[in-house]
Amino acid sequence: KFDENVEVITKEETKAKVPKKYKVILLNDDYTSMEFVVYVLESIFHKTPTEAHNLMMSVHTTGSGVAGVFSFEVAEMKVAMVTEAARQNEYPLRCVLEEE
Ligand code: TYC
Repeated sequence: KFDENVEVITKEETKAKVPKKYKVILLNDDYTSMEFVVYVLESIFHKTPTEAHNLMMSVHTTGSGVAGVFSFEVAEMKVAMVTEAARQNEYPLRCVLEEE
């Protein structure tokens, strides 16, 4: 009788999960201007001009690069912001999410 409203709390339920992190990966293409990529890295990913230039050149040379690592919600928002800025400027610049 006493047990009626007592919930069994399993170990699984009480364990606090470590939130996953997501890499926002910038992809190279042949048409987006270097200046625009630098602008995106400075304005959306808060890179210094030197960091932005070096990362842009690395993406240009290797094909991709990590712009930042964020929670899922923030990473999704960064991807949406890059995609919209590229669309407005008629560049095909793309970035994708990858679980860390
Ligand atoms: N490859 C582009 C050019 O030569 C520059 C570029 C760099 C484009 C990084 C996209 O994510 C990128 N103009």
